[in-house]
Order: sequence, then C-alpha cells, then structure tokens
Amino acid sequence: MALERTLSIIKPDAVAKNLVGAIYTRFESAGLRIVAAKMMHLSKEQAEGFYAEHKERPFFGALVEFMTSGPIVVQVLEGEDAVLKNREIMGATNPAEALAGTLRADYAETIDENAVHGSDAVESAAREIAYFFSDEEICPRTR
Ligand code: RTP
Ligand code: MG
Repeated sequence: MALERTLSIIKPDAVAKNLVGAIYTRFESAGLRIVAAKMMHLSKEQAEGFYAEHKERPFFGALVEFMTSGPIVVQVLEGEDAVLKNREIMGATNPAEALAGTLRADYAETIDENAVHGSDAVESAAREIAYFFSDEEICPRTR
C-alpha cells in the first residue's frame, strides 16, 4: 500500500444535478481525503489542454464541448492507493458497464456524460494535479 494523490473532477453533468456533496461523501467514506478543491468553468483551451492525450480520437470535440458546458469541481484526493481506489469508486468509463454501486452506475447516463474523471496512473495524476493546482493550493492533513 502506498499513500498516493489523484486528480478527480466532478463533471458538468453531475454538478448540474447537484451531486457534489453526494460524490464527496463517496470519496470520504472510502477513506480518501480531499486535500485541494476548486470550482471552475473551463475554457475551450483549458479543456483541450487537459485532454490533449485524446486529441486524435473521434470523440475529442464532443468531450471538449461537454467539459466546457458548465461548471466543474476539481479536487485532489489523497489516501492509500488513491489512484486505483478512485477508479474503483468511479466505475467503468461507460456507465452501462459500470459495477452497481459505483458513481458512474448510479449517477451517469452515457459514456459521453459520465459524471466524474479520475487519473488513470500515478504518473498521469502528478501531471493532472499540476495542471490545476499550485503546490500552495494543496493542503495536506496536519491533525
Ligand atoms: P476520464 O479520463 O474522464 O476519467 O475517463 P476514462 O479514463 O474512464 O476514459 P478515457 O479513455 O480517458 O476517456 C476520456 C473521456 O472521453 C469520453 N469517451 N468517449 N465515445 C467514446 O467512445 C468515448 N470514449 C471515451 C468519456 O467521457 C471519457 O470519460
Ligand atoms: Mg482517462
């Protein structure tokens, strides 16, 4: 087990459905700690930069349009095996394939509007955290 950090986004569909608190409760109940958080409304450039790895994929334009369609809530989650644990809490990319009890099974309608993002590896987590947060904006536990 390793203490890790991962980047999580509550996407525009879930923010619009007023699910921020419900989703935070899932993270906290699983032992993940919120050590940084902010609400943002991404510009096209910010969304394109964040998802640059997907820029050649056929869904890229729709993904950027969706991610800029409304406010999001971005957080850094910290805990034992946080990257994998968050992916388990989220469930499969396609909500139709997500296990019962996962965020995407419970709160997402389609693969295009799937409620949450989570980093897929420790390396991508470090890059994604730095994309949204300066070191000073991350507030580790002190007590
Ligand atoms: P995310 O990055 O948002 O956490 O999702 P993920 O790792 O589960 O999936 P990824 O492959 O990184 O894809 C990023 C987002 O692009 C949309 N997508 N659409 N229509 C499609 O086939 C398709 N595939 C991916 C999803 O919204 C996915 O979350
Ligand atoms: Mg991904």
